[in-house]
Amino acid sequence: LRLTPTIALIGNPNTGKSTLFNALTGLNQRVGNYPGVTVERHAGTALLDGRRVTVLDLPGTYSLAAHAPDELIAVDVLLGRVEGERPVDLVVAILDAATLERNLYLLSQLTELPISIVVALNMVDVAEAARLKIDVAALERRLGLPVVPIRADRRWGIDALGRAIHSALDHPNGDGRPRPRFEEAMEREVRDLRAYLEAKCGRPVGLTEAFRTLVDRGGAAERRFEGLIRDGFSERLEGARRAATGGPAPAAVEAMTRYAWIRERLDGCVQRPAEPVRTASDRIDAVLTHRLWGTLVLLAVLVVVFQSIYRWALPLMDGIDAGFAALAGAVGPWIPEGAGRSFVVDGLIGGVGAVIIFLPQILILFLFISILEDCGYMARAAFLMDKLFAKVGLSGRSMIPLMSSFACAIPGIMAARTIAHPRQRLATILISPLMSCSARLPVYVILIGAFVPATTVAGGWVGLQGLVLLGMHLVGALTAIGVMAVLRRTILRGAPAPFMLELPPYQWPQPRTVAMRLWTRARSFLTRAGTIILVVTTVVWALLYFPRPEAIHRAYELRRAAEPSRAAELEREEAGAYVRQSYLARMGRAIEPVFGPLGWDWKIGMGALASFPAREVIVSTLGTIYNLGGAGDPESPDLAGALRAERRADGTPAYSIAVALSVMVFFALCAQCGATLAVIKRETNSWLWPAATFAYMTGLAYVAATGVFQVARAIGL
Ligand SMILES: Nc1nc2c(ncn2[C@@H]2O[C@H](COP(=O)(O)OP(=O)(O)OP(=O)(O)O)[C@@H](O)[C@H]2O)c(=O)[nH]1
Ligand SMILES: [Mg+2]
Repeated sequence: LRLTPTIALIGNPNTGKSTLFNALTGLNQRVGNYPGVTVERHAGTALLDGRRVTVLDLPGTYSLAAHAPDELIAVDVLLGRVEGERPVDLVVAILDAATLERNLYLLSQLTELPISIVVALNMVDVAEAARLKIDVAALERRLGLPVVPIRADRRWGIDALGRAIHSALDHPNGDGRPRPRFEEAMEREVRDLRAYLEAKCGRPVGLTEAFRTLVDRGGAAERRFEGLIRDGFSERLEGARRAATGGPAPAAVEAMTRYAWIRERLDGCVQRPAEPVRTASDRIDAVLTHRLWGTLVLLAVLVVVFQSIYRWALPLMDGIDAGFAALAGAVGPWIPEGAGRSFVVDGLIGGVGAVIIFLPQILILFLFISILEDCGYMARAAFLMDKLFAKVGLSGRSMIPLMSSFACAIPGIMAARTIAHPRQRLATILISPLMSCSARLPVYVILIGAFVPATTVAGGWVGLQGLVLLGMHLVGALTAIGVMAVLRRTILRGAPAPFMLELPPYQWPQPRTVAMRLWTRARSFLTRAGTIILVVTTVVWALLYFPRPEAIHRAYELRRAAEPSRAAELEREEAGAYVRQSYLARMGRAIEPVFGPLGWDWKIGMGALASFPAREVIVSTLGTIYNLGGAGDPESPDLAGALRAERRADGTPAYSIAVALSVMVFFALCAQCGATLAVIKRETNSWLWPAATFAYMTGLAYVAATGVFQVARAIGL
């Protein structure tokens, strides 16, 4: 029996590992044009030159001296340190041909492992554009390794790569290939340290593991052995470090030795243009990363995005809305009158359906996000933001997780794995949920649609509604900056990590990448609607529908008999009477004083409470309330119309712009997402941090919403 060999894709961030993984396996791992897209290990199967292999896609890393949690995942797989897993049989080292010198740093470390290597020279088109000429045959000889030029995004060269992998599996090249040589003292100390570690731990220790222990002061390897050995380990290690270099830091010696080796390898293999080429990317960057022009462009991009969400989505929404109304009309009569029909029509179609209407908006937002990511703009925006926000202690590494959180906090929080500094990472995780995610969109859109006039500003170019939508997204971001300023004085004291964000080349967005993003988003949105939102909405519906006292029914029967001409009106009144005495209304009125300062009545209050598992539930709750209560405006039967038509007992409008703003600010800042809290628990491995996030965000939301309502009311909104 022959086991399926395992091959691992290893390389610097953003070199096309996931693109290659997809090309090899036919799977759809997420790719994106910025470093740090993959933060987990993903496995797939591929048929290479007729041979089945298991392929691992891994997070990118610049060096085996890893610090950040995502890099450690890659290094642990490589060094065979993953519990219950066979070590990999072969490494495919993916090098970005355009930045070969820097990419060879990791390869120089890989050559020291006893594993076969095949080099995939990716992005040959980018290298060509920069007029770099790489002599592949010469490079192959110099490295003593098979080198296959490929273009992963076009699937060009994949077959040749498959053949090279197949043959390297049959003829391992782990021994005797060229590798950097360190000073004799250093090599000796590494060997001795390895023997010492093996004796102390009673297990084999790789040369690379010993090397990392020696060189990386305070690194992962040192910490692991420290925990295993304790007695005298630190002194032994310090002694080895001194003896290894006789003065200079081992890390500096490593870097010098490796770069010298790299220059030797590349000498004569790569022809550079006499004058450095100023590529289109450089020219665009001169504008887009400029402090003033870049910021203006970013603002313009944001305005366009939020305008479009409004302009394009409305017709689509109306269509879906009409579709659901028709569905309710068609299905209703087939179900016997009573709880069953009400559940289907008011709870499912009127409640969950009210959330699903927002699929177009969310997809439009994602269309923009994925285009901006894939063309390379997102990394520039992160770079620009970093310059502005470095002052509050947010480092460049935090910007990508924070910007991803505008789509959804969950991948954003996971992207914080790219941050090496533990407290910096924690701070990023704590503020990520403040970024306005796509689940807040339905709340904003309904309230803005109902209460913000559809006028334009700036000479008719910019719609007020889109502008308010943009404003709501800024509320969260600005609050995050404030929270960060506080964290900096507490848990983050003295931390700022050095900034290192690579700017990827610009490219045309890949239709496949964009389509995949939209598809995965649509799927997860509909899954949410069909699971957690459905469950909570069902509970809300039941609390609203019951009890059904016979007395109400009898009273209205008598009135209908007395005034047959008002039958329809009385029907609606009766529905309202049921809702007013429902369990939900009683609970809502009991806690109404809590929401008084925010300007909310019991309906919004209960809606907000029901939304703690998932924030979209406010929409389904209000939808169910207005469907069941028979309220609403016959002229505009949608939810926004119902909100506008809602009256207090004295006949005045129940909601105003002040109430709408207070609700929106509350939803912008509150931690209403069970899934996010669960991910924070998983990523921090402690219940403390999800609890802290929940407490601070909810408190902040309550205070801010109260403030906004009181001020807005005072100025007469
Ligand atoms: N021009 C060009 N672009 C490529 C090529 N291969 C991949 N790309 C693009 O490079 C970008 C990064 O690709 P990914 O596959 O996400 O890179 P990765 O190495 O998995 O990145 P991380 O997971 O962040 O480490 C994407 O925009 C790809 O479309 C190539 O051969 N040429
Ligand atoms: Mg990747």
